[in-house]
Amino acid sequence: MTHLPVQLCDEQIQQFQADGCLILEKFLDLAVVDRIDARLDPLFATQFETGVYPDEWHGRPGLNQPTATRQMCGMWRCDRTVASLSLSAEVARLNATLMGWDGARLATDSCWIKPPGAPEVLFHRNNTAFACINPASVATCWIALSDSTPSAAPLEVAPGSHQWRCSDQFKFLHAPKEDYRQPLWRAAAAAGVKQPELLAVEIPAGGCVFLHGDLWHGSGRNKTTDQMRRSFAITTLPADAQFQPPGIEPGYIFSRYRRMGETVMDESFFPILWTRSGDRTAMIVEYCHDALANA
Ligand SMILES: O=C(O)CCC(=O)C(=O)O
Repeated sequence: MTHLPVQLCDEQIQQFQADGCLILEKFLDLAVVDRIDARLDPLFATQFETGVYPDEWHGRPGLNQPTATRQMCGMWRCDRTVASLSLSAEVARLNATLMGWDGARLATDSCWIKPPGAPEVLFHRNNTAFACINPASVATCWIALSDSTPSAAPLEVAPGSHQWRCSDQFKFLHAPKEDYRQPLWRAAAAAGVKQPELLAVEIPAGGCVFLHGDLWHGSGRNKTTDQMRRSFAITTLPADAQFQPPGIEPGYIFSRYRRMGETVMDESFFPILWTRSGDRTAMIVEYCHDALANA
């Protein structure tokens, strides 16, 4: 089955600019969804196809509470089937087109599996985790691998909040003790927004939502007893992004990959996936196929 390139119309691009998000009810073919989804449980069982461990890992079945949210980041280096989607030129092209960039490089990929009873994910903005990069500006394509239903902890977004003048601090996102929407209320108050709109992203498996890096988002408790909410997110930077000089901003996981004394972003860790002029980091071809290659 081929993936047809998505043609974004002007209206969709304008909607993304105004809302900071754009939903596509249909994006990935279910065969691709199944192929990626099938890799997640082995990864959480420490079966890393390439032998490389992920950058970040929460929720290990058997060790953590069975209800704990399972999240992993930097998965493309652990598994080449996962990489075939994370490194696809098509997702990068769409992220870049919506953001008005000439090209995109991978920042990170991550999966979010919320079993029945899984707790909330604190509201946050993705750009906050990229403060050590210039520009600290990302776009995320969040893909539903299972139907995202109202009671199974759908992703929640605050449309328009990417334009608020407010600050955010990097925090641990899982199972917050405070109201998981509290950072959103604080940011809205700082921006003078009295009643921020909240949108629950309800999409079928294979649908996606594109998120501007400054958009506030989070998710509630999985209130179902039988629905495992599964999703996969691909986050990109502009192709010409660089590191800030050392010490300027907190580094989180990304500054591990800074070359000493340089601000250049190494393409082995932040590969260029798509540019208007057709650039793509050469090693990708050797490493994996492109799951959306016909696009
Ligand atoms: O899927 C979720 O519940 C949270 C996802 C998220 O915060 C993200 O992809 O940035």
